[in-house]
Amino acid sequence: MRRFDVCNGDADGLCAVLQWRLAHPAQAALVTGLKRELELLHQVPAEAGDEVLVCDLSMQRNHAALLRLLDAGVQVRYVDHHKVDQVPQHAGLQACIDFDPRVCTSLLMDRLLQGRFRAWALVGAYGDNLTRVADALAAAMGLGAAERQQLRLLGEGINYNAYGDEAGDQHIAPQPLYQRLARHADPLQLLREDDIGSELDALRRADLQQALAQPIHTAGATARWMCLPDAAWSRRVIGILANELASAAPSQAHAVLKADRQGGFVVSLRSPQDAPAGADEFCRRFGGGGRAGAAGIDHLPALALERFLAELAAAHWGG
Ligand SMILES: [Mn+2]
Repeated sequence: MRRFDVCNGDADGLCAVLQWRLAHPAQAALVTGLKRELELLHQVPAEAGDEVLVCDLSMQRNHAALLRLLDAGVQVRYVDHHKVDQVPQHAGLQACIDFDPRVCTSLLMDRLLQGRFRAWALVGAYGDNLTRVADALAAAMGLGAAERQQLRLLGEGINYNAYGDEAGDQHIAPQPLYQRLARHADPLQLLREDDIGSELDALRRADLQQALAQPIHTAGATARWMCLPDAAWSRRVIGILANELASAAPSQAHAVLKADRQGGFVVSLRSPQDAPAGADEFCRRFGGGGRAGAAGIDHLPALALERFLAELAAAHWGG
């Protein structure tokens, strides 16, 4: 019998698997990847009698692969917080799915394991931006502000490491990163003995510094925009740069463009934090989409750039 642990390569995914393996030590092949790789289950070569643990990967997006494994006689434990229309009823499936916005997969795993490795659950929760929930749980277990901050930086650092478009963009591939984390039942112990926390934090800071050294332009009175070259650092940082800019100037909308390989741009757009509406509607005009406060365009052709900037300058945010 073989075991496969399958998870998103961000902090929430890795910390969920980590808690389970600390509670149930066993040899298992880890199948994981970049943050944007959401469909990993089809890569799992499990057969009848094998066991598969799936964490932090949308069941909706992995539905067909899940059914195939179950029908083949594989035992699947599925823990996740992404929305799914229907959880299959199958004797081989144990599912723990909850898409309440106040939980993440690491917190669901914490629930399953009755809080046995809660500090790791907090690292996952901080990585998934559940700062308020994580702070409250950390305070309840007696962690002070300094320790909370350490766990938060670790979670954000692991999360940041999962950004990028290709495996080579990552500072540390998720498998060796997992091995390094998994040596410690307590992340605070890890942070005392291993400099992985400061390594990941330094990477994020260096990327942001490089990005913020690029010129920033205004588009009308209410928007600013930047254009980054295509490089490993920009492929990582585009996931967080628009948020950083938005927090620094909450009355402005922000567009971050990054050159893509088809001669156009990837666009990440934030409506002003003071009036967080309209980003999705704006991006839809250019074939993109998203939410009211944060949206994006996968490919803006170079020929559409002029129109994009003109409409950005003319846009009215928040009605
Ligand atoms: Mn998650």
